[in-house]
Amino acid sequence: MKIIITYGTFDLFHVGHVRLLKRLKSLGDKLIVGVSTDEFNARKGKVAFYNYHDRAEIVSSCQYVDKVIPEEGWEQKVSDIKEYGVSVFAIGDDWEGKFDELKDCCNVVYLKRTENISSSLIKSTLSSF
Ligand code: C2G
Repeated sequence: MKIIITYGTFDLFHVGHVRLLKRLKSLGDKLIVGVSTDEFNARKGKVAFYNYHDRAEIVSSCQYVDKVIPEEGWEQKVSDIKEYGVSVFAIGDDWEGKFDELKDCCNVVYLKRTENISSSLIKSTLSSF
């Protein structure tokens, strides 16, 4: 059983998120997604439109996702990888190189982001109406 893990805010769930999760699931048998809590987002300097509960419910509804856990801090990745027997940590290439220290405990993959779509672009477009 090859387990993949990723993390993110996943606010205003869009096709960029869907395509990433689809590609992540194709890397293995089970996909775990750590959804950033509202408190952790504040530490990331992000304010999500949807609260954690709603973002977690939306991500859980995605056919490619097998399990959702709360992402409460930067430092939980190593213990998550060990706890869930993760083979691959993967994330979009906007994070290229930022999680290479995880190579000590699993494969690390950076996948190309989907162009021309982001939660912040959606927010700024909607605010101009
Ligand atoms: N993503 C993508 N294409 C987009 C937008 C996002 O592939 N057009 C990917 C990002 O690269 C990331 C995931 O979707 O892998 C979630 O994106 P965000 O919600 O923006 O995640 P972020 O706030 O960067 O949090 O510890 C890791 C952080 O929690 C990542």
